[in-house]
Amino acid sequence: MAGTFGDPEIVELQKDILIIGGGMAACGAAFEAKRWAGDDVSILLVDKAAMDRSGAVAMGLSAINTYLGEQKPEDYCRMVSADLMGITRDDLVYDVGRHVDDTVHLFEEWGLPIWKAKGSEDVLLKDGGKPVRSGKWQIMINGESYKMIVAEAAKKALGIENIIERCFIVKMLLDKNEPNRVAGAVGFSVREHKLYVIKANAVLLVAGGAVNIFRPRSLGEGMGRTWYPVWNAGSTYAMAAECGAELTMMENRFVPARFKDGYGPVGAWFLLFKSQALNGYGENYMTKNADMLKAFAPYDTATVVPTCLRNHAMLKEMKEGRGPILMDTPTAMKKLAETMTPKEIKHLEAEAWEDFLDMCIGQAGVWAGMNIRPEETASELMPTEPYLLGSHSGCCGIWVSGPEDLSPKEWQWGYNRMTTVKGLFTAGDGVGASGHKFSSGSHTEGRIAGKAMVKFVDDHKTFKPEFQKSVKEITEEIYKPVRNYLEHKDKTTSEDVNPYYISPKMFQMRLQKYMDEYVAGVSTYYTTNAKMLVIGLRHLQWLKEDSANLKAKDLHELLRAWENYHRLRTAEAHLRHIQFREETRYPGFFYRADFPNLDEANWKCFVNSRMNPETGEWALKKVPHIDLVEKHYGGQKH
Ligand code: SFD
Ligand code: AMP
Repeated sequence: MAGTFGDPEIVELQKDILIIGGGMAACGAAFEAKRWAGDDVSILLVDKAAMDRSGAVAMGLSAINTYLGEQKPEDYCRMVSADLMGITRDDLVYDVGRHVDDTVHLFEEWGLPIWKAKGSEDVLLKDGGKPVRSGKWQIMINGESYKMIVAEAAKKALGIENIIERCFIVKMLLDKNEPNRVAGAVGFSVREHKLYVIKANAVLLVAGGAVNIFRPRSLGEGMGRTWYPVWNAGSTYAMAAECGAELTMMENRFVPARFKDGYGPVGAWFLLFKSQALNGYGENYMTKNADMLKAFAPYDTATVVPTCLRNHAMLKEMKEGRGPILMDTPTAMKKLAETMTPKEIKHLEAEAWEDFLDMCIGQAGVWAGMNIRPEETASELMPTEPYLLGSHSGCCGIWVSGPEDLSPKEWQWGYNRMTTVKGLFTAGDGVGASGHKFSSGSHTEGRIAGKAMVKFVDDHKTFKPEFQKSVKEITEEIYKPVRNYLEHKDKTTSEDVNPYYISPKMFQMRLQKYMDEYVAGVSTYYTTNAKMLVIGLRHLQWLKEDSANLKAKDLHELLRAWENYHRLRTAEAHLRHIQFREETRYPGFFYRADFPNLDEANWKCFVNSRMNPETGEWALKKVPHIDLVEKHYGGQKH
């Protein structure tokens, strides 16, 4: 029976494999691990939400952004490296590239409708069907139910009895006897008064990226609108850091250019509809500012203009007062319509809406509410608040062991996608120094990790996990916000204002304000310097002290309290990495005003960090970068 709010029922479990998260990577891992594991291997998946609609693909998607088709994994490595300004791990990227198409074929087999080119409408991709390519790497889908389809396969593989939904994992638990060895995790149900203490031999931490660390552009009730999902609260990075896993490239972030206010993605408009984005005076800011971008171009110019540089050009126009930035949808649609029948034009107009209805319904709502018809009215674009992620056009995350057959020895210490903590694996947004995996690549990477974990548990059958702390101590730690509330609630006439505790909402606002003002948020046009970072870090450290006073008046607030704690830890890692990297590597994502240039001689390297779980101290270091696939930087081979 479930306990009361003050005293939850304790559920103790022991499993071979624990999967934390129910998103794309988690579903991939569940599916693949089950293919390799015998019936004697127990697997449990725990998701803070409901798998059918959890994670970034909740609303669906209108494109699969990684499908190689006729391209080679080497080409994929070049593109990813170029887009992320030259510092990525070719071993990890290649590994995703060589397997990702197989994953997309599975999606199709499971029922995901994939657009096909004329002449191969009824032919499956795996049988040679030709997809409708929006871009070189992207293919179009009818993806409103994408996540449900992928979740169904994972659920079927694992069995519903091996899945716990609506359980938020708060902490990794290290082993008592073996140093630097994961032994399980602890979390709580957000619906019932239950605390789950789970022992495991191997743990996959795939809780997505980090959203709402920075003050968002949306206000008031609109704060629920962001581009990436609000429920990805940095749990992956925070929990990994807190148990001593090495992080990499946490200075990197993604600032997507999005349709203003609704956060509608731009990819289909740029790539499929061939639309142009213009400044307020009708000028194409990319061609206009092409020379300015050359200063930041040690990348393979033949592949792609890096996402951050596209922002850099846009921001120049905005800063100098030539906004608003407009997506010229009417011209694009008129051009496409030139060769179309009236019926085909109607279909084109439907596709323009479907792009958002499949993936970002709020944007269709903005259009409807503002009387915007894309064939008649241009739409404003805006660079958003920063997000931290490792699967889209960003590369922050955890430092992992690569595939045995590809990785140099310094990037390989055992099992594929295992972190530097023994038994702790990650994938998708969790794996750093790669990127451009998107939905299909994250599922693929989950599959890679799932397979490796089965091997790991097979090789470590005798391991008997034991926690460093007692279950009672662990419970008290997780329920501290509840205790704070119950102890102090009567000392105030307004529940949310109390000198003895801080509400999760206030805590989040403080965090967002500091990050926005000192750590290159929107209010400074993404600009910071060493002096601002020192103040920002001091604020975060005080906020960390105050986190002991977070309150939770119900399970919902307990969730918010711990989500915001995870955001804080992730934010600190981001700040420290920005502080360490003394150059501007990603203009358009952020600027170090005191080091405004790219510095290839000193900073063409990874930045890795580790927080000592005993002392809480951070250590940062440079890690040499190696190109495994030949690249052309500024016309020179590397
Ligand atoms: O248009 C805990 N993405 C796109 N990918 C594509 O392939 N095509 C697109 O069209 C894409 N676009 C796009 C995308 C995302 C979003 C939000 C929009 C548009 C509006 C990116 C992909 O979706 C993304 O790369 C992958 O989903 C990443 O996979 P993964 O597994 O790393 O993260 P997840 O799917 O968000 O899952 C996270 C899971 O963790 C759970 N969780 N569970 C327990 N305890 C905790 N503490 C937890 N914290 C989180 C979540 O519930 C979730 O299940 S476009 O912009 O380019
Ligand atoms: P987005 O909708 O911005 O998330 O982008 C979806 C996909 O299209 C990603 O693979 C992006 O890298 C790519 N993309 C978006 N805009 C452009 C552009 N202007 N040029 C090239 N690729 C783009």
